[in-house]
Amino acid sequence: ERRMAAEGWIWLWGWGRRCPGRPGLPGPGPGPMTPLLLLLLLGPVAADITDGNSEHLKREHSLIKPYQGVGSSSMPLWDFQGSTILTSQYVRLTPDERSKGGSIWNHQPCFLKDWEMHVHFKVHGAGKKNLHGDGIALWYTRDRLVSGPVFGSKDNFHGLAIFLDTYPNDEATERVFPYISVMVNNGSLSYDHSKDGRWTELAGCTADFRNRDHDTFLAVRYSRGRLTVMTDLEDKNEWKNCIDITGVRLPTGYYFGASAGTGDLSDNHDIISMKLFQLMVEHTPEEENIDWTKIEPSVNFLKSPKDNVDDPTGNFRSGPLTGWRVFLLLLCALLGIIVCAVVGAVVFQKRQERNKRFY
Ligand SMILES: *[C@@H]1O[C@H](CO)[C@@H](O)[C@H](O)[C@H]1NC(C)=O
Ligand SMILES: [Ca+2]
Repeated sequence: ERRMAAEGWIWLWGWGRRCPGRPGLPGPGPGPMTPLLLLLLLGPVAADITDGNSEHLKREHSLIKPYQGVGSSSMPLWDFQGSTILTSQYVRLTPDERSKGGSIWNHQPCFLKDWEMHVHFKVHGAGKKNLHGDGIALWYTRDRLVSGPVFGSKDNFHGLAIFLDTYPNDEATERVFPYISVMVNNGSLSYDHSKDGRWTELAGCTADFRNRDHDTFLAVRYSRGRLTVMTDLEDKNEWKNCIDITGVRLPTGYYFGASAGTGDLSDNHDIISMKLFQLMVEHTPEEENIDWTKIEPSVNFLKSPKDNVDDPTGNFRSGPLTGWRVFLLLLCALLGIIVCAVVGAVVFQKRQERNKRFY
């Protein structure tokens, strides 16, 4: 049957291609010494939750070429507004023109507790270095299709936002742009555009995704309070870690969407596809019993949001071994070697002196 064949194709090529030999998002890339160091010093690593056969593409939450059911009135899958235009090859949220804003939103709320979204996108334009903007926002929010100042969408939103910010509005920033950041909001917080959302950012990374000749991808995984963002921007078919935080609480029943905005500076902001996969994850009976639609979006940070903090609910025992932690461990090892060398040298010298005295 044709539909089955198409699904098989997506399975083998569209999605599998991004994750050869292994589904979903890998952990942060381990070096050759990492497993040993982990075993010796940090205890067992939390195992990957999913395996390849238990992930499923959810067509009702995915935006895939040809864009059937997009913007149609009879059986809408996705709705769009503002400057958004639909072509056979991409959904253009904004053209490379000033003061535009557009968005595209899934028509159905998502009731999956654990999911992974793969976004194929393209940001490109005529603007030279730092003369382009503003970027794309990916959303999982309570409200949909409301235009506003946050990358073309409304502020004081309820839910999750991932910002793909191409322009540093804050001239004093030390961050290198384009910059990807995440924000969780219960409606009380406002995104400060002039500071690139600095005060409300949970975590972020620099990502060179603009004006690339090849395809650019981003993946967002949300499962058991853990939020992971990965990028594939180097045409190497590899996910690269960008954000990995725990303690994130999001309800079910929100909407996926994408929006973009331009101001004095502009770019084409295109979405080629958004593919949502269900992650098959077991939950405890207590977790199953609560009404997930009533959860208030929040983040349980005990320390600085920048650190990877163990989830207080105990879902994740050990955080990933970040580059910084590896660096510290190596530094300790190096210090140990230096101390040994110094002690050895002193002992050797003492012995030489003693030898001199004896003879
Ligand atoms: C919303 O978030 C703010 C700040 O993060 C917090 O102070 C407030 O209590 C939250 N409101 C609700 C209803 O959870
Ligand atoms: Ca910005």
